[in-house]
Amino acid sequence: MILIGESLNVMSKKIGKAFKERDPKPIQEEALMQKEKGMDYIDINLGPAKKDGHELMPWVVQTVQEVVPDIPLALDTSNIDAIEAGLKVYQATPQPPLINSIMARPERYEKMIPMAAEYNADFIALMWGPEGLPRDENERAALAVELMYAANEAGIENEHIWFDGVVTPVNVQQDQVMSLLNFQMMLGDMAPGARSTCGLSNVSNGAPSHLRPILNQTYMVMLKRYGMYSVISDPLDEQLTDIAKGNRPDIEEVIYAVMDGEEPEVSTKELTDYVKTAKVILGHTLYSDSWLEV
Ligand code: THG
Repeated sequence: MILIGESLNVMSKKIGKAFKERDPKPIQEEALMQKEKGMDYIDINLGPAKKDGHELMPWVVQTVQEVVPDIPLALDTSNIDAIEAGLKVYQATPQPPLINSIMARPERYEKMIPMAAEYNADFIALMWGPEGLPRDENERAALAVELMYAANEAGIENEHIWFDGVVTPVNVQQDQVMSLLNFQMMLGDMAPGARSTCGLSNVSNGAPSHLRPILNQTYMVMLKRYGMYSVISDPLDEQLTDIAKGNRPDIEEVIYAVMDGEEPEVSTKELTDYVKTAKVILGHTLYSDSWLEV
């Protein structure tokens, strides 16, 4: 599982302030920390950055590349000019940079797909259409095919497309969480050779903070089983990184058992908690903020 660090993010107080003041130190410390924690990519998340994104993005790209020139970067903003300005100054990395993201809306992808082709960038194909979030896996699939055709037409092969079916919070839209698993299952046949990713932490948005890691970890294992190639994740969640890198087959095994409808025999509190969490995500147990206590 490829990991894309989520925390170089305008929403973080420290990083937001450093972006605003053009203070390189907190940004470079964050980038070095993410590398040290084993992140394969770093997501530079500016948010909408409507006003000065076209100046901010190239500055952040250069600031990060000064200290971690070997880590590929994901450029995350809805400001198209900011992405292009970032790609202009981008120094080549072992893997191409990643445009985060291109929505399945013609007025956006007609501009952005040629940009990806021009700069030899990979891109995240976001399953967010003219009407917003797709209602189910079939709507996700229709948007995926639309973006894939447009990219292939522009000479971009599937291996450069990272499909993101959009993760939604489990405590409000349990059926959407299942829809993404189903979409993930279809993707291999629909888009041979393509990659996939998602904003994993979205699944635990709104949950109490001490319960977010186990929700994120459990959902990641489920998505991985259906072929998820990468996740945008919290670099400080070391257990998540450990599981992602294949070091916890015991955890994967009990979650798979629940997915297969079995009642796995578990001997530790740790594994029992993963069993309970898997049941909540699959909808076998109703979501409540106290699911580990029942
Ligand atoms: N798909 C794609 N890109 C994305 C997302 C996606 N980029 C943004 C987001 N979703 C993924 N990144 C984050 C970053 C932070 C958090 C969640 C997802 C997060 N942060 C903590 C919080 O809000 O409580 C802490 C913030 C802080 O540091 O203060 O949850 O879906 N392609």
